[in-house]
Amino acid sequence: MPRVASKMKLFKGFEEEYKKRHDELWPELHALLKENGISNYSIFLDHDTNYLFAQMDIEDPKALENLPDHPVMKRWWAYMKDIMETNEDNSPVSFPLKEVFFLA
Ligand code: RM4
Repeated sequence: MPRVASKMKLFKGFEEEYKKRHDELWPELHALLKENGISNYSIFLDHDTNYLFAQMDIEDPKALENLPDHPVMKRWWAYMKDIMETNEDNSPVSFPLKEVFFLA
């Protein structure tokens, strides 16, 4: 299963709020991610830098290209933009990470 990782940036002071929003992830967003073949999706916070490290298993990484146009994804990104670094379209500023080690 392909695995994809990236980093995003959380604004200082919003650590608890970020966790709370994800603890209460919308059912429709959960469904959308699952429908697009995403599983084992984790996001870790580095408290020193406030970088968020996201990693997911995804059946076909090309499915990620569909997400930005989906109304639920757009609504979630609009909801999150007050606490994260975002682009003009509200998507999070995201840097792909290269895998350099894996132990199954
Ligand atoms: C993140 C960010 C990502 C989304 C997850 C669920 O904060 O918005 O794009 O996939 O939430």
